[in-house]
Amino acid sequence: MTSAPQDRSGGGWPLIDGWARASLSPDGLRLWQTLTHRSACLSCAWGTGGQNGGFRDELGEPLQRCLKSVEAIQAELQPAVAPGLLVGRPLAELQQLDSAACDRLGRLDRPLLCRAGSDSYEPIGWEEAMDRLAEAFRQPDPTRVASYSSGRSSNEAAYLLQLLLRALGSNNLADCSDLCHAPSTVGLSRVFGSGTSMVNLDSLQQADGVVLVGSNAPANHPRLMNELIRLRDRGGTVIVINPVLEAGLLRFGSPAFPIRGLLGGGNPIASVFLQPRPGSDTAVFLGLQKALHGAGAIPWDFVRAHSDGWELLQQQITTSPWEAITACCGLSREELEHAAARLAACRAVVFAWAMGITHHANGTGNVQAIANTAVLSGNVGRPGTGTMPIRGHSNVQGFGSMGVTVRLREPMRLALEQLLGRPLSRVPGYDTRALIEAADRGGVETLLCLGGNLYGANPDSAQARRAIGRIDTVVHVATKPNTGHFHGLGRRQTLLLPVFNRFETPHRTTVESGNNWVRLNEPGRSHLRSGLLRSEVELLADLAQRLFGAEPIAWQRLQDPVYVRELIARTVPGYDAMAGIDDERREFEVAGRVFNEPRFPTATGRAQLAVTPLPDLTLPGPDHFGGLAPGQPGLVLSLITARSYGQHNTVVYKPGDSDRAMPHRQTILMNAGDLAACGLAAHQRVTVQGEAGRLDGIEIIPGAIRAGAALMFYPEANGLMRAVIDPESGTPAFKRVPVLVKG
Ligand SMILES: Nc1nc2c(c(=O)[nH]1)N[C@H]1C(S)=C(S)[C@@H](COP(=O)(O)OP(=O)(O)OC[C@H]3O[C@@H](n4cnc5c(=O)[nH]c(N)nc54)[C@H](O)[C@@H]3O)O[C@H]1N2
Ligand SMILES: Nc1nc2c(c(=O)[nH]1)N[C@H]1C(S)=C(S)[C@@H](COP(=O)(O)OP(=O)(O)OC[C@H]3O[C@@H](n4cnc5c(=O)[nH]c(N)nc54)[C@H](O)[C@@H]3O)O[C@H]1N2
Ligand code: SF4
Ligand SMILES: [Mo]
Repeated sequence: MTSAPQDRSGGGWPLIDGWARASLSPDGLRLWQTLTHRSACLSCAWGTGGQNGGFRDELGEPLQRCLKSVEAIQAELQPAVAPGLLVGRPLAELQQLDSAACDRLGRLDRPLLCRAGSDSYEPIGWEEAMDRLAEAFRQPDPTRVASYSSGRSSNEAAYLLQLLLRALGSNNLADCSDLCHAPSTVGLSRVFGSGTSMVNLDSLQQADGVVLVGSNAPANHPRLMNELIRLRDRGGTVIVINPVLEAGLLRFGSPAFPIRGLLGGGNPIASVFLQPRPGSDTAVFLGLQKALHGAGAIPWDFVRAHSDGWELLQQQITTSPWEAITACCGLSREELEHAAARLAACRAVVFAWAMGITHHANGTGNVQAIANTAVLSGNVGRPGTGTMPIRGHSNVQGFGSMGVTVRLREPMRLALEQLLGRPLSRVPGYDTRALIEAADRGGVETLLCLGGNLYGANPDSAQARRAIGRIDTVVHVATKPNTGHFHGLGRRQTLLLPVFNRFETPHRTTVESGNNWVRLNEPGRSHLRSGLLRSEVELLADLAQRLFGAEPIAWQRLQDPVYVRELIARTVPGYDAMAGIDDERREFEVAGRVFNEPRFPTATGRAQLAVTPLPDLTLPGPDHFGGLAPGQPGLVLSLITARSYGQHNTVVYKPGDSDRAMPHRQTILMNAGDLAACGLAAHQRVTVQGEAGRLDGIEIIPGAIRAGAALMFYPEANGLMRAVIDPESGTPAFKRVPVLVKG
């Protein structure tokens, strides 16, 4: 049993200090005006703000805003990029900038073009930009046109993006969710017939147990921590499963609970902390199932009544020897039995997870193993129970609902076919990895990136740059510059088009949180004075009109977001309530997603259980990476690439991570026992060699990470890996990257 040491904590005073500094900064007033604007937080999909005001959650509770949202807003409040910093500046110079320096250039406030053969961006007018964009979209073969998107834009923009691509005859709607929670969508759809969280905030507040797997919520979904604190307060149990003993998952000081949170050294979070080997979660969950079975704690009547496939699972549980399970996950039988006993003692348990589960070669299997356990422990189909993927980008789930996916569901396909008056193309679309591979083969002519950083987010940065460079026209629609705008350049031309962010868009928009709550963003105003920013809806509707005229729908009318919402209400399953949203201003929960009864939208109405095999976690030897010289200290490790506290995905705001005691980005977190065993020392500078590249001068930080594992920061580490892909979902294994660390 890995008990939780109580001497480390996350959150606390640094958060209050952060709020104070932000408030006192020159932008303090504008920051507070934006925080109280009626729009959803830009940052994560936990969702805060919207119609209830900037600080409230969907239940109307106040003080639900974290420092991450402040960071995101501050970046958007920057002045426009100053003359000379971007326009006319040699690309070779811009390519030297790190992600923070790119972000700090300022806001994009005019359309820019980089032509083949030119070594810099030049300003162009919108008319010319749109002509070039439309011309690039007019391809005889529509399968050579693709989009990539990042879930920051609105539902309305997302809906238009997919409608435009599908009307053109292309299903190439790659999205950042392909690199993120696609295994959750695929896995949950298989088991329950629905790919999103089945738990809403109200239901979570009725749980007395949470199993939190592969999530660093204190840094990435800070307001979820308030729910865990409350759950512990009401006597509930939190079981954490993570190879890294994340400080904020032991104790967390939340400004929402100031007395205990800040003065008392933080609130306890983990009741039980399991530290398995990276990639072994199917073994952990099989172990928990076996322990529940051994203790007679599986409610078989419930399982038989509400699931199919349980017989094979029962067989797996009884025939899998404990030795195979414990050898795979590295936890003892006693640890697993203890955790299972705590789980069985709970009345209502929510299973929540993030990237530690999905970023694996068997990510979909991991999700199914969690879903199996939820069913086998009787924790589905009741308030306070269920499966809850913790989504990333603030509207990534809305993008999926709007049909920005290569896995369009049948009801929506039929509705879109009716709207467009003809069948949609059946040629399978490229997801993000398939897009990179296709581009690398020369199979993509035109790429529209609605936000995001396709270059920075992918594994094998050299391949990503090469592949994007083989695309004829690349169009980046963005609010701020990022590394992808300087490394992800098209063969013939690259357009960089500036748009309003969520709180500046001059018309109303909506987004969907990870818990299926649809929020309204009221119109806003930008501080940028060029008058050259456009709304994403306007831009996409303009493009569609240039391409299709008035056929087969009135594309011109789609400049009106109210009409877009009308179409959404007509064609997106669960979104009927969108129809009246402009009149009533009532936010809503997407229908058919939250299951408070054990009946699921599968063919039989029952959960579909299936066996999830144990993975082979054998690592290659040093020779796989070119070997070690005689006497050279070093070892092969399973590398987790993850976020630090002070970054948002490919954009790094602050270099250090105080929770993990990693003072800068060129660090690797390693287990002290591993260091002693292979002759490396704390703070020594080492080379980390991966299958695609290597990084030199990396400082070793000893920390609370399981032996055999290491942790480095993304996106810097993306040059190291080739990344195995989960065949079920297309998602890369960012969390179990074999590397050789050598002195
Ligand atoms: N501040 C901030 N907030 C963010 C983001 C950000 O960059 N910065 N990004 C947003 C996005 S897009 C996303 S997807 C989310 C990401 O949110 P998280 O998934 O919390 O982010 P990661 O940093 O990838 O951390 C994954 C966690 O999984 C653990 N882990 C790694 N491998 C394994 C394993 O094999 N098994 C188990 N059980 N655990 C494992 C790691 O130790 C780490 O604690 O955050 C969102 N919110
Ligand atoms: N090694 C490794 N790689 C990973 C991960 C990992 O854990 N390890 N995580 C993966 C995950 S979970 C994800 S989600 C991806 C993230 O991949 P992406 O979503 O592609 O990357 P971001 O860095 O979030 O993109 C940020 C950019 O979006 C633009 N932007 C911001 N707001 C707006 C807006 O309102 N409109 C528009 N049009 N643009 C906007 C800005 O230009 C900003 O620079 O990375 C993946 N890559
Ligand atoms: S928890 Fe997420 S949605 Fe809520 S304020 Fe923080 S970053 Fe925004
Ligand atoms: Mo993500």
